[in-house]
Amino acid sequence: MSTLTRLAVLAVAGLSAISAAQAADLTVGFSQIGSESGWRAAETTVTKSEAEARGITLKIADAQQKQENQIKAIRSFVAQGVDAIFVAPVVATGWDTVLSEAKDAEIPVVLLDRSIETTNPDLYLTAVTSDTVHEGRVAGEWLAKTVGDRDCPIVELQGTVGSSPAINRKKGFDEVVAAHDNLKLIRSQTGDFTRAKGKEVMESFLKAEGGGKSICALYAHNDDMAVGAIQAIKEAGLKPGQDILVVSIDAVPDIFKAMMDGEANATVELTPNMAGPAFDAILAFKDKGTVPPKWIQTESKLYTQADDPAAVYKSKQGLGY
Ligand code: GZL
Repeated sequence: MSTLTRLAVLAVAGLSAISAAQAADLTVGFSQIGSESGWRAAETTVTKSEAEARGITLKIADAQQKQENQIKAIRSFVAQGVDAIFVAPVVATGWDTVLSEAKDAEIPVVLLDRSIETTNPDLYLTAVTSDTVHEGRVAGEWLAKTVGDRDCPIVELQGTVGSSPAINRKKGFDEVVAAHDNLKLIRSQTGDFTRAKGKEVMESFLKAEGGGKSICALYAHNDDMAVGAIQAIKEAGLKPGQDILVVSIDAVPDIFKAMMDGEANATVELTPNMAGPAFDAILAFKDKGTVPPKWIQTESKLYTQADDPAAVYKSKQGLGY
């Protein structure tokens, strides 16, 4: 090995040793929304394993869907003097005051999987999220392509009111509906990203639509609401995936099980690993002062029944969904 190569190897080893040492004494406080969906549970599991892989101490506070609990958790992390704070913001507004307190304490904040509305983007270091408007567009475009010119009355299960994914997934889907005269959104209501609420609201849609024979498709902002709605469609004596097409977002294992049974048609994948890029950004920021981009975007991939749902279902086992 040449001297130059040897020096390069030593330099890399040295750097990784420094970052490992830095990671070892790093403590991150994570204000997690709760466990409203399979995807959220997987995000928590993956965050723990990503922290462990880096030797980072992780403190998770479960807010049980309440913003006031997230604000309390952030204040507690500031009081403990953690090195960084991760927040998955349950809703998009109301964060400036508490994030200013973190900034005053010089504790960097990273947003995971949802964004916030703020006049001061300096209140957070970066946001690791998918393009949720794009997700809505991809779902809409799949439906437009699938139904062709056929008139298609659509019902929509929205995510949590005021959350950035609910606002944006609706925006993206609405753009496609507006561009296709045969697509008609006839009912839209929040199912709060949960299976139970998704089933309950779908039951009300079916009842309000005379049993649901006129409904062509369901668009759900996440798979968990879609899985709940599939149950309601079956109990109403209709065939989900055939009488009523089902398109949703997240790509959790159970939506692939539904696809295998012909009861769901398409989903847009959302990675549960938002924390890996977030930890790397914090480590680079702490180690070398590297300021990350304001948005670290994660991939979005469409899966349909044509994409071997059984194999995808198998590949998603063991991730904590
Ligand atoms: C989207 C994320 C959403 C998931 C849901 O980025 O915030 O929250 O799509 C979860 O499953 O409840």
